[in-house]
Amino acid sequence: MLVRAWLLIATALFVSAGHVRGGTYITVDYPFGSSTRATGISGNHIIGQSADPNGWTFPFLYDGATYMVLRPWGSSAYKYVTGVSGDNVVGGGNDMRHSFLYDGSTYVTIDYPGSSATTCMGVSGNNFVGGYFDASHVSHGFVYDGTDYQTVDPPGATSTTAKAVSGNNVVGDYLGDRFHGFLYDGSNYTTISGPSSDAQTYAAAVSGGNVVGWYSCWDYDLEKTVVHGFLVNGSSFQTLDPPGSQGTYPTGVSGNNVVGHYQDANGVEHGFLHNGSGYTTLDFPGSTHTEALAVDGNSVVGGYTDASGVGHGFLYIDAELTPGDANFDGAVNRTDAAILAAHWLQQTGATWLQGDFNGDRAVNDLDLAILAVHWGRGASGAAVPEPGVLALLAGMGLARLARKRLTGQA
Ligand SMILES: [Ca+2]
Ligand SMILES: [Ca+2]
Repeated sequence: MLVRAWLLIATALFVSAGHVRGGTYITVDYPFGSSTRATGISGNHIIGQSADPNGWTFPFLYDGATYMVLRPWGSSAYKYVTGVSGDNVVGGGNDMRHSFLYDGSTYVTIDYPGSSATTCMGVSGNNFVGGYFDASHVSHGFVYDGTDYQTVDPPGATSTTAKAVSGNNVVGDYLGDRFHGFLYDGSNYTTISGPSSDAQTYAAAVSGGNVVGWYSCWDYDLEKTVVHGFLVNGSSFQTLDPPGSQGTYPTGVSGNNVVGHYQDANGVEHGFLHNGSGYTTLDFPGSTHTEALAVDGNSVVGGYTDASGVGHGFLYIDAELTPGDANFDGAVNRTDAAILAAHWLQQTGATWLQGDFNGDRAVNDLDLAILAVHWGRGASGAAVPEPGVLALLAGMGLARLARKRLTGQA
């Protein structure tokens, strides 16, 4: 029954929202999960992994309204998701032999032809990238456009993995004389190397021409190997180290927004957001450990550990959320009304993403009133709901209340 329950649309997601310095933190926990991490975001689609109380991990997708477990071909062997772009989600299994694409309706195998193992690491539109082992167990990068597979091996590489893609720009790293990052634009390779001759360099993410990753090198002051973040665009190489960092790992980039995590002098992990000019430390309120993993626009996802040692996913919006905007797309409209309706009169465990806008974990007329007051915000259309929305609310016996709130009638 438990397994069956996971396959159903989730109805009990625990979320709490906190407003900090103009940003908003929301917990993202898959229901029935004992530990959750959010690992990717595209628009209002969030992907991540959760574990059941028995320790079995499974990937999930939040599609802007509901949660679902990703269970390719009914198999529980697929444990993680690595990328999301629109409706497309990619991931794989612990044995790394096969990867999958979920396109919003069906599952598709992503296996480099003739490979002994394929790991899809990233997606952008209909371009998919990753790494595969050939019959001789040599590792190569690949890009797949939905029709053809192409090997991605920079000159001099003895082992390559493609990690991320943005449009036609593919990034990853390869082993030559040492580890280097690379950018492949579909015809030319550019090597990315840290600024010292001993640097081992790894690329992690790309957005347009912005490439982020990290490099390790010996620090003569600290007398140890230290990891620094980087942001590369063309010939510009910028080291990224949040103040106090003794190890920086950028993992996501969207436009000029770079996110990742860093270790302070006490070994505590913090998330960070670099917006092109300054750093914001991302520590989920009350957490002992926070790591940001991915960013899309001003929406950041990651994981944190609470004071009890339990792992949670989180969503951080680098702005004040509009009350009533359940799916955080900036507009308060019928989509949000439908989400609220779907969870109408839920008594416990409700979250912002389910229509609990006042944080009392219940969805009721208090939340409807908030939705009504902010109706039409962020939208170009009229602030009066269409008849369809009124019909939706009428199904809950709410039309009269909503009409009063929305039109200001007494
Ligand atoms: Ca919305
Ligand atoms: Ca509420």
